[in-house]
Amino acid sequence: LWGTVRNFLKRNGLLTLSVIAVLTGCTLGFMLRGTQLSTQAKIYFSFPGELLMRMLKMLILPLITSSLMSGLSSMESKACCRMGVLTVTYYLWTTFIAVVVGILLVIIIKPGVGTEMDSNRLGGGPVMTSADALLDLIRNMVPSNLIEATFQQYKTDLIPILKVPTRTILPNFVYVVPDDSDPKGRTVYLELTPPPEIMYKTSPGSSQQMNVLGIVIFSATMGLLLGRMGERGAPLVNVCQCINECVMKIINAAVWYFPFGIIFLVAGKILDMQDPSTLGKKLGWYGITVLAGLFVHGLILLPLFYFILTRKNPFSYIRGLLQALVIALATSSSSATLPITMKCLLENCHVDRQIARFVLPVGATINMDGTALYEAVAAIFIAQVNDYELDFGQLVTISITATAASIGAAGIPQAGLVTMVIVLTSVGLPPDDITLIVAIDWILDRFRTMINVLGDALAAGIIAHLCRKDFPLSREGKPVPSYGTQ
Ligand code: DAS
Repeated sequence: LWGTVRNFLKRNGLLTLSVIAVLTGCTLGFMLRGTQLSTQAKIYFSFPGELLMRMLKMLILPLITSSLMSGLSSMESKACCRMGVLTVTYYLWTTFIAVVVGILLVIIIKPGVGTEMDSNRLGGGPVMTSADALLDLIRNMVPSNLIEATFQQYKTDLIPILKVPTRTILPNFVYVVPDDSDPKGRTVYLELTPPPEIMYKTSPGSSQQMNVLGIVIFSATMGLLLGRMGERGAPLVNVCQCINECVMKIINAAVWYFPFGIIFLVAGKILDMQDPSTLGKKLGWYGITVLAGLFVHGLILLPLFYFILTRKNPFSYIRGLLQALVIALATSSSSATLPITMKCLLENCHVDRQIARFVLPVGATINMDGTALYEAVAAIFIAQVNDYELDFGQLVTISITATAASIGAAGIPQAGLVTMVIVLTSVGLPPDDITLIVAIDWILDRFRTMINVLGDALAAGIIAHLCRKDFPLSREGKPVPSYGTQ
């Protein structure tokens, strides 16, 4: 019996611990919701979870740049080109399908029709135009400073709200929101990227959410150029390979802290969440519509595409990804989950390393099926709330802009809420109406992040199968050794 238990824990120990951690976090969060924890106590309570997020974010830049630069530099150019075209085509296709699923469901269920919700517009603030938002998207793809881009990309945590006297000289990264209930003090968001309801007040069109897409484009270009330099580029390629292996070893060590961090990450979010009973029936139906769409796309269509293209059982593949999906649920950040997704692909799903090193980083930035579906549903829900009849042309516009907005969304918490501006303004809806759905966004964000991660990981399996002739290790049944053993 001990041998069986030991083997089970060896294979599934981390996953089991992570699931127990999520359940423990939920229990702890709901138990503490009745108590009035002070802001200081909340800061201490959220510390272990914040440590977990920082660990994951710390690994993103070295993992993405070393994966792409070492992976692409060692690929034969025709194979690389074929893999690249297949990957981007597959990503765009599945994202568009996700949007269509969302649009069909929200038109059938009609969660916003006849709603009693008053769209509490913030009013007064300058409104971002869709041109603004689209320019932002392109601007984010070319970060002026790679390190700052990463820093800014991952510095957008909403630190607990603090009250400070009005006359405090606030550093430039703090956004101040007048707090009418307390004329003396002010509510301060310590935030680099202002939450949506603030963005339009302080800096329309300058959503500073740098996008790791710029880092991916830079790293992929460097990888391709290094590959063409032959022996001259070899030293840097070797450095990238060593960094890549070191990062994966650090991940293997750090993952045993994750269950502990997950408990406080989940509990801290539940502690702060709005009382579900105040969300209103219509918002409940809106949430159900999004979750139904994510279920159909994530657990029916994507596995079906996988089976059709590889003729393999998708659910045994997905079983190898459960650890990554739990981390995605706990962190609501597909970028932060990337190190674990990479580990699951290589060690559980035996996807060829060269394929995983390209498909995953690119997917984590441009492939967000869950986000695209969610933005299309949210936009049409807001139109229904405003009794605003969308014609077919506007639905087509929504499907295109939701796809584009998901490509521009960063893989961090609630990024989909920020880029939704593009979708809303493209059909003349008020971006401020985002505030109608903010209350439920924190829970939907977790599930759409899971589908984002699942979509990337299934794509890696499909691309590895379709390109197996170009990459010998991807031959059927030949497992890829885990890091450090080759
Ligand atoms: N949380 C984002 C991610 O990490 C998804 C989103 O905000 O829509 O993928």
